[in-house]
Amino acid sequence: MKAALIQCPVWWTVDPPLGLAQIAGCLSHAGHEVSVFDLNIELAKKRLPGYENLWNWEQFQFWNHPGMVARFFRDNAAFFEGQLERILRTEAGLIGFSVYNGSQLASLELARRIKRADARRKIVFGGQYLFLEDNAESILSDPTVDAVVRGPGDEVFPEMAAALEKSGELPVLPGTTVRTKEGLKNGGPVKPLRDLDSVPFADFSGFPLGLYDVQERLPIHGSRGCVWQCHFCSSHPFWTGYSYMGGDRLFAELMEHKRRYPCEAGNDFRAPSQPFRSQLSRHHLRGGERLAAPSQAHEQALHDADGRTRAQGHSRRRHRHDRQLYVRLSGRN
Ligand code: B12
Ligand code: SF4
Repeated sequence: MKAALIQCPVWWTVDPPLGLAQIAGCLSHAGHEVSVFDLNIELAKKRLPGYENLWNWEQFQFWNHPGMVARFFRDNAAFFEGQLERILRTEAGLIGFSVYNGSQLASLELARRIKRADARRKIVFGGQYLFLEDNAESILSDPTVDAVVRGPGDEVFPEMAAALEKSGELPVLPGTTVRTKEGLKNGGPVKPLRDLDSVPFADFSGFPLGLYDVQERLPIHGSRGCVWQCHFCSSHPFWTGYSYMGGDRLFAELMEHKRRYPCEAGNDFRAPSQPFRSQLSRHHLRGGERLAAPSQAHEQALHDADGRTRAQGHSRRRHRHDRQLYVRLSGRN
């Protein structure tokens, strides 16, 4: 079916939002027609006077002030009217918003406008904002939102799209809460996603790749969660357990991005594991690729040219399972 995916502010502007790209990949892999609207980057690129700093990381709490967001919509009225028309023109019957702390108010505001224009469109909110029960409940107190996905959307959202296409109604699946004629129905606990190798590649084809700050870079998620549970950490409260991609799978996605997009396939890797390291290294050596980490000191994922693991530095410390690694691949396909 036709689906639209929307990223409202705020998110960063360096590279495309990975959650949205992952959902786009899962939907298109399942045969759905996807239109992507990264409104965050479009607004950031044409920010009006008075809003210059609002995309700075430390300013994200401003996006949690209803008054600020209402004013932002007023000041950008022409932009939002234009986007509303674009979204409606896709004829998407299912409209998904990717929501994190900082984008929930702007997402709600745009969702209301969509519903007012055409109440038949089904609006679903997903993203880590909804992983927290209180947030999911408070979002659903607004009748604009037809359903929330409270965990990974990789499997659930394509299933929702397929059922909606077939029956005209959103199904109540594990990890979702859906507004039905009988009221809100909770589909029960989130189904964990343990096998990241089985997840379709992220799809960046609908994103305005020319607008991001670093155009040769695309993100990949190599893992979710962590085997540790440090009390100060923001990872384990959101992802229970730990799952990772093997090097074969990760390398295949890297190469696919490199083939499809005008980038050097720079990537944020997360949680390199030992099988990951050996598999990735094997590919690099075979393909004549060179792996280099230009910025961060996360050498644990890197190998010497002869394939030996350099397991020093960061890997000796505990904090090794949920860090980002920026790696640039150079060389030819
Ligand atoms: C990587 C990351 C970033 C990167 C993103 C890079 C990129 N290109 O996307 C950067 C560094 C930019 C970033 C920034 C921010 N982040 Co951040 N980030 C993360 C991190 C570590 C991983 C997120 C990720 O990409 N995961 C991989 C993807 C595939 O998973 P995902 O995004 O969760 O998407 C899945 C589901 O959420 C869901 N989903 C997502 N979108 C949608 C849409 C629909 C329709 C559906 C159905 C499902 C769905 O399905 C996806 C696939 O399973 C998490 C913490 C963590 N360990 O998970 C925090 C996290 C998501 N970030 C968070 C926040 C708040 C931010 C900031 C807004 C502010 C801040 N304090 O950091 C800033 C942005 C501010 C700014 N102005 O720049 C919070 C969100 C909290 C919440 N409850 O909403 C988290 C959980 C960290 C935390 N505990 O504070 N972040
Ligand atoms: S080791 Fe790092 S990623 Fe894991 S729980 Fe501790 S701080 Fe978080």
